[in-house]
Amino acid sequence: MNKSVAIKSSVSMGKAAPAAKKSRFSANTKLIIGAGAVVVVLGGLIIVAMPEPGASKPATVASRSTGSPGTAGALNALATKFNFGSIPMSGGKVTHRYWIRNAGTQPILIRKMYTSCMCTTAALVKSSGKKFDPVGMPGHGYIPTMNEPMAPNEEAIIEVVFDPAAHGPAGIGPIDRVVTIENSAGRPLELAFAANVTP
Ligand SMILES: [Cu+2]
Repeated sequence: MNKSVAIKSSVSMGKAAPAAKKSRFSANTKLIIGAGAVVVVLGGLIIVAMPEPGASKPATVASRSTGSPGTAGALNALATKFNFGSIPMSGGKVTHRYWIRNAGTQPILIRKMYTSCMCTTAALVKSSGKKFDPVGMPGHGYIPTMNEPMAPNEEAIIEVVFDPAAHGPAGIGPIDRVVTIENSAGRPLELAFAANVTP
């Protein structure tokens, strides 16, 4: 047995030079095939990431890559901060939609939502399309206990409306407001926005 192994191995050694050439060639081929596969995979990702033609609904949290993520336990916001920029007092109310998501593995209850000022309202919009009544500042209207469940991976929108005329001329200048979402997953999630109200 030992002898036959030795013979086989000497046969292989005899063919070593051409084998090396051949293997270098196949390595190059593999590289080219590999590069082709990467292009195909990247192309696939780009196609997947592109919005459907004519799709009017906003992109989902998962497919959007901008913004600084915020978190309160398992309740996440794609971005917790927004700036309206300069908005005229006479221009009417402005709206911003924050995306929130249950990033955990257990259901979360949205217990209560409220805003930091009477010029600002916030409404929960579920992925089903169900929109809850907007809530405002505690003491300026009723803040209901919601106990609204969000399943793991479920996304929702917090639709925030700011009225730049709510404070009259006294409200002209830079403003900062916060929407607080009390939930069963941890500390409250806070969504903030800024604006500069002009006359
Ligand atoms: Cu206000």
